[in-house]
Amino acid sequence: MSWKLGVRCEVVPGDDLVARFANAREFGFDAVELPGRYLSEYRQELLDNLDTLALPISSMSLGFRGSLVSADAEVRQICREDIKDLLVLCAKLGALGLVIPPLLHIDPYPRAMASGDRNILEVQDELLLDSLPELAKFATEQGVHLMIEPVNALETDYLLTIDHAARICEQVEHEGLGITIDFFHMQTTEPDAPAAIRRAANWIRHVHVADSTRVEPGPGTLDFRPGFEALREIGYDGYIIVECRSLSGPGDEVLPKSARYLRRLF
Ligand code: LER
Ligand code: MN
Repeated sequence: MSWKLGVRCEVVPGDDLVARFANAREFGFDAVELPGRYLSEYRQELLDNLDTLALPISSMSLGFRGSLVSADAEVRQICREDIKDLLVLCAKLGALGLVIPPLLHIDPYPRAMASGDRNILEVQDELLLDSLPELAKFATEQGVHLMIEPVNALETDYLLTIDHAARICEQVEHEGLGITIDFFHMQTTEPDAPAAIRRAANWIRHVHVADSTRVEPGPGTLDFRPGFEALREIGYDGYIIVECRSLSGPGDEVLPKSARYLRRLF
């Protein structure tokens, strides 16, 4: 079983996309994940240089407007349309698919409220489940995946755990829908991460990693081994993406070191 090691584009040094991809390969990575949030800044450059990039594109994360769990139907509609556009782009890029945390604190959209005897989470689940079947089907038609990502409580109050994401996937039950797990978030959301990984075995399609302070894996205190062991047990066979917010030192030093560290743990 071979895991492919990827890295987020924006933390790799380089004057342009072509240089960043070449450096990522030089540093020991197999693929690059794109940040959808900044897509408008590099979309044309990306399309113009698709044939010359040194590595494949693993995936894209975020980049859509709206939210699938907003109280506002128009906001949900805009979100569905943007997600479809991004899924089409992912297919064109040869990527596995699109990563979506369904709601972040920074999202400025009207929030769902408790309704009747349903609490806010139940209302949000219902809204999400209203959109996901159509989007999962669309993803499959494009040959890509939509991957919901649980994130920690400092970033969201909806969909924090792998179990919650797995319950959603079970209800949709479509090959186009899966889960991205993120080891950084799991530090505070999962009392027993390996057990949660095993329970969600059918749905985990993609993995993000960063160290305890959200720098590249290596210098922090996060022990990746139990989670990797659980991934191995469930037969995970996808990407492990270094999705860090910053680096602990110069990229050309710490990224190759991190790639070597992770490969040793694989
Ligand atoms: C996205 O992959 C992520 O991990 C979240 O922290 C969203 O910002
Ligand atoms: Mn993540």
